[in-house]
Amino acid sequence: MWMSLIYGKVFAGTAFRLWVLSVTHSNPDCGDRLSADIGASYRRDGFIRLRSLLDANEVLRFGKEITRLTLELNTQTKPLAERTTYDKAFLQVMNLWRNSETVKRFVFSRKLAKIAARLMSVRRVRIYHDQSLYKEPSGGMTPAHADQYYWPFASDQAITAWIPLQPVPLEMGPLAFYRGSHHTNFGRDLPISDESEQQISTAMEDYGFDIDESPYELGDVSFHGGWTFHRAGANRSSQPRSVMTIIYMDAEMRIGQPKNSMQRNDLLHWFPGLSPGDLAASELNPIIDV
Ligand SMILES: O=C(O)CCC(=O)C(=O)O
Repeated sequence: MWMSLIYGKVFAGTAFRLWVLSVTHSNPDCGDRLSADIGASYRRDGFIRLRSLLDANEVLRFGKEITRLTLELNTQTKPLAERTTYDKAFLQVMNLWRNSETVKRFVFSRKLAKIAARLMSVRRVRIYHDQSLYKEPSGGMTPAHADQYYWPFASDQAITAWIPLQPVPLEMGPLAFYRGSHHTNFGRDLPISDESEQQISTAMEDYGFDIDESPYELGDVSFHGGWTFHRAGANRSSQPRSVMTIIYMDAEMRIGQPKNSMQRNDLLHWFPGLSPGDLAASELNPIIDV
């Protein structure tokens, strides 16, 4: 399929539209809805949902391995009732690609990386890190927040692919986005907490950023930017909500001066041996060839 892609020096506008049309034409998995100008939509809304982007059976196959590893490697020992709001939201394991060749094939998917690059209008992307988010049955809500609060980046060119490993109906806590909220500076200093949920949800309503919440089917993938506010409801079902996320950054990203202790921590973890001003390119941050 990728052989039919239209390469060009300019990745926005017409070239991108043509590329999307070419994907739609040649890959039945992508569905007709990809024929819209998803780049413009992403820039306007700060997120995009791509329905039936991945083959459902493939997602199930990779998902089995991701979920197995998540349960094996997570270090949470407290019962739900004794945890903080943040820890009730999900079990969380990072960089599973380093634990399994199968997961590595999934995380290094050229198809997903190519879309991430096109949405950000950059030539190539690197992996920042992956992150499995397993919301247990009766797991709590994910409070409203913006991811870039946590990231020591010198620019905004970062994006997360959110990939459910089973369908996510409303009762299981699908990711929900405040449309256009990346255009405001409000709340960018708030870590995930009860306070961020309260302050951000109130502010979003005041500013008129409506929330976009809808179920995900298997094969659906959403992409959201680092400053797009989002949240997820509690898992009110008796089934776990297993999700894989992949965070990409511009391959030319530089490390920024950390603005808080979370960013200092991320710098140490995901950019070992590097400092502010360096190219964000440790051995943990490979370029995905697209
Ligand atoms: O899966 C969730 O509940 C939250 C995910 C999230 O905040 C993210 O991927 O940035």
